[in-house]
This record gives sequence, C-alpha cells and structure tokens, in this order.
Amino acid sequence: MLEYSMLYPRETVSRRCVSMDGLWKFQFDETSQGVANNWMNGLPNPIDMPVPASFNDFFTDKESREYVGDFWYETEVFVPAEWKGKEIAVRFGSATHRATVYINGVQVMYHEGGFMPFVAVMGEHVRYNEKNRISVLVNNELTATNIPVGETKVLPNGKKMAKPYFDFFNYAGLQRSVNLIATPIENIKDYTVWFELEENKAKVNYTVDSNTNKEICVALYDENGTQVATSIGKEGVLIVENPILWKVRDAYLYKIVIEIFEGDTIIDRYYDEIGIRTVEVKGTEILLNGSPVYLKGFGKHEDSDIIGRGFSYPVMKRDFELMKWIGANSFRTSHYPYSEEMYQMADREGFLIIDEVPAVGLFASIMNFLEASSGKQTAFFKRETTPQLLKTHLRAIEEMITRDKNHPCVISWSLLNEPETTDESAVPYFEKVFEFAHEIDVQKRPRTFALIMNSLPHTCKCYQFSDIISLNRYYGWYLNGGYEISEGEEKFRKEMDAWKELNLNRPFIFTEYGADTSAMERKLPSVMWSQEYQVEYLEMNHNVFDSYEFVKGEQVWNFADFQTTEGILRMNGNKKGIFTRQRQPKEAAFYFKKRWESLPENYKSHE
Ligand code: GCB
Repeated sequence: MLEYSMLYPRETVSRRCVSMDGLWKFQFDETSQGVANNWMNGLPNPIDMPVPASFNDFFTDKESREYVGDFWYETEVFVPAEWKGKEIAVRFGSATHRATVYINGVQVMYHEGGFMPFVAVMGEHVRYNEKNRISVLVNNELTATNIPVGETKVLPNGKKMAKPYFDFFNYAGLQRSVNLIATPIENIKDYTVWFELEENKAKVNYTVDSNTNKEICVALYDENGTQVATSIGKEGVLIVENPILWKVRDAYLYKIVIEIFEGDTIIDRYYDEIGIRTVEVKGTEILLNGSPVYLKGFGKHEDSDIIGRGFSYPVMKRDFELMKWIGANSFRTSHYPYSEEMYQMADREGFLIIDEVPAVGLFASIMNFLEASSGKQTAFFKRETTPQLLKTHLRAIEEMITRDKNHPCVISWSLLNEPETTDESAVPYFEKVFEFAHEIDVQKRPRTFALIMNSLPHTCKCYQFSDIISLNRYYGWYLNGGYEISEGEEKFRKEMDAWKELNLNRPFIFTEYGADTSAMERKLPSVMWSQEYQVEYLEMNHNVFDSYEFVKGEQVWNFADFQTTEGILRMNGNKKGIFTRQRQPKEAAFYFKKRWESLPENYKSHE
C-alpha cells in the first residue's frame, strides 16, 4: 500500500482544502546549485509563473521553452491557528517529472513520476497564523529508468535537451492544481468499491483504509439525496434495491459518505461519487452491466495552446462538448493518467476511459512511430536498465490504480503503449506488469496494451497477456500512404486475417489509426496531408474494421492536433487531430459525426 493517501481533496465537516493555484515564483537552476545556495529559503531572482500550467510556452525565447534540468517553484501559504490538531499538508496534482518539496526551508517529500498526485505533509515544520514558504525543486529530465522513457542529451553549448522515445512535447512543471489540505490525525486514507448485480438489487462491496480502530460508517445516497443503504465497519456490503445503473452516455451517480465516529462525534468524513456498474470481457465482447458495448472515440492528449499540458476547466469542458457532439463514447488517456477532474467529468457524462500508465517509449527510438513499420528492433528489454525500469513501472501502475479504481468511467487499464514485443526478453517483463495490475485491481478490469505496427500475429510475443487486443495501425499513412492506399488496405486485411486465424476469442479494438492533416489544405483529388485524404484514409480503415466481427472499438488518433518535438516529420506538432489544437473541426469531424451517430452502442453484438 502507498504510504500516503491519494484521495481527491474535499471539504467536509472534518476536512479543509484551500486552493493554492495562481501566480507562483519560478526560477531555472541550470547548474543545480539551488540547494547548495539555499534556494529553499527564498529564490534569489524569481519570475512569475502561473500554476497549474506547463512553464514552456509562456516564454518567447527558445532556451527557456526547451529548458531541461532543475527548476524551482515557490509560494507562501497562510495556515490558520484553528487548524491546530490536524494534519496539514500540501497536495500536488502532479509535478513533472520529479519533485522535492520544502516547507519553510525543510525538505519533507520527494516524488517521482510526472502524472500523479502526492502529498507533502508539513508536520512539525508548520507555522500557524503565519505565512509558510513552500518551495518545490522540479526536474524534467528524461532517463532510461523513468516513464515516459527517453534520453537527455547535452549539446556542445552545454545546454541539456530532451530526446523522448515518444511523440509528444516534454511539457513540464506544476501542471495540475495544488491545494493546502487539513485532515484529522485519525483519518480515512482510501476506500475501494466493487459491484455484484442481481435481479433488482446491487451489492456495493467496500473496504475502507484508515489509521484508526474507531467505528466506521458508510452510507449511500441517490441523486435526490435520499439515503439508500448504510453499513458499519471497515469492510461490508451496501445493498441497493432497484439500483439505477451507470451506463455508457447515461450516467447515474450515487454519493458515498464514509465517516469515522467516536460515540456521537464525527472524527473524519469523506465523500465521493460512484457509479454502480460491472465491466468484463467475455469472448469477443466488452460487457458493461452484461451488455455489449462498441467503443467510439479517441486517443487524446492533455495539450492546448499557451498552457501546454496544464489542466484547464475550460479546455476540458470544450473537449467533452465536442466528444458529445461527434457521438463518441470513450477515450484513452494516452499516454499518461490525466488530471483527476477529467475522470470526474467522464463519470458524470458516461464516457468510458481506457486509463493508461505513462509506459511509453519502451522501444529505443526517437522515431519509433515510423521505424516500427520498417521492422526495426532495438532489444529494448535486454538493456541493463530494465530491472530498475520495471520497478518504476510497477510503482506507476500502483499509483494509477489506487487513484482511479473507484471511477465508473475507467473500464480498462492500458499498461504500456507501443513497447517492443518482438523479442522473447519482453515476456517476463510483461508477465510481471500484467499480473501486478490484476492483483491490485479489486474490480479485475480488463487489461490491455497498445501494439505497435511491427507487433504482428506472427512476431508479437506478448499479445497473450492482453484481455483486450489494442492495435495501433497506420496502413495508408506510415505504410503505403497516398495513391498506394489500396496496397495498404490489402496488407491491413492480410494482418487482420492472420489475427482471425489465431482465433483468440478476445475483443480487438483500434487504439490508434490516423493521418496527419493540415486544417489549411484542401485538394481535389486528394493528396496526403489534405483534409480530403484524411477522410479517404478513415473510410478505408473503417471498411476494414467493419469486415471483422471481433473488432469491438475504434479510437482514432488523435482527438486534436498536439505539440511534439520539432523535426522533419512534424510541422509544429502532430496534425492527426480530428479537431485543430484550437478545438475546431476538420472535415473528418463531420464524417465521424455521421458514422458514430449511426452506429448503435452495441454495434456488432451477438444479442
Ligand atoms: C503512435 C504513438 C503516438 C504517435 C502516433 C503518430 O504510434 O503511439 O504517440 O503520436 O503514433 O502519430 O505517429
């Protein structure tokens, strides 16, 4: 079990939560002398920096935007004396990719992994009725033993540069909200729910993790605020008569309230929203509450103008409105777990999420998206860094599942994106990763990973670990694009026939397929990069998908254009978006709207 609570911060009768979002102080620490020079007691020459946001795109000079290394954030926060007797902490939604936190100059926390919340407990270092200095030393270097995987190159001029083995800009900083929280000393650390559906009845099984032996009460309320079930104890069952189930694009949420009591006194109270639903894979079907569902949607990114990977309620709202407009029902959090607010909105809107751990770049190439089609091998899992990488990876899985396990929207765990699977050395690694996820997820959600182009039926050594086979395929783009697309289609069908031949009796979904498209280019007849070609490419792909009964979902790459590192294959970013980076539709968006609105939610089911 993780040593700190991952619970989303909330205010209740026993808990306090104050937003620390706003303008912080910020300073680059190019020579990593900040600690030696006592920067935790005050930055010598700071500038203003908004939180939450990536620091990169505010700058007008390239050295700052591309900066790799150590950098500092600092702010002050007032802690009222009324909070005496509580545990006071600063909760970071994330710090990319690693952070050391100092409270009034004293180091209290180190956290690795750029996409997960962590809590820095102020403990004895807190000063009541005063402002407290919070300093964070962040580092954004890419390494062989952290995920996402990449390298840090030192240029002849001494500047460090990010060399990602992945196709998105290495945005960094305090990209999610920061909160000051006060929690009772005896508190609720975590809770877990899982469901059994019976005729006109649901069993909501639960466990509560706390640091007390005092009485624990759990209650469930419907959307009208009516109490529908209660139970006492650290574990138990809440029986809901005539439950309203959480369904795809038709969400219903119950409020769960957990309390620690001493006699009549509430020691701690926490609440959350949960949806009653089951998810499983049976044969080639993905079943939600026992009903087959066909996934329609996107691979996404947390990416937008100016704020980079920073969380923004307005951008999130626009994205959900567009996904509803186009008739989507799902998305994958490619290539890292997203901010918690995204899952909360998906819970309310009834979207299905494939939740992905940041295990991207497990294929040692800066252009793996291209080189995978060429059959290149990099012996990735034979590197001496593999055991350490595995540890980091398992830890990231534990954090993701702990954080996201109670969301009804999360229907599957994606444990890797496009790893190298063509060598036997990948097998023991996969075994550990897949077993671990199964062991710690009480709901036993289906596990998957996204297969790169050269992970084919006869070359992939690892597909057997996947409960859902997820294919990233670019026939008609990286392979046989343009006028050669008919040959691409032939090769595509050949691959699909070979999968069919294997008779795996599992659902297949496409987690990626797409074509770079400039919103500025129109051309009749089409050429690659034009809006016309994007639609033709999609039509070809969908013809193939529609020919195979076992294909149970399509998540196009990508929801919107997004930033990448610069290079000859990317024109100011990846342009495979169905929407522009400003969230306006390309021609393909209207094509998708027509297709997805006409496909039933249970498309291709045997019902
Ligand atoms: C992939 C990667 C994704 C890239 C995409 C592309 O296979 O998973 O991160 O952005 O291809 O557009 O090349």
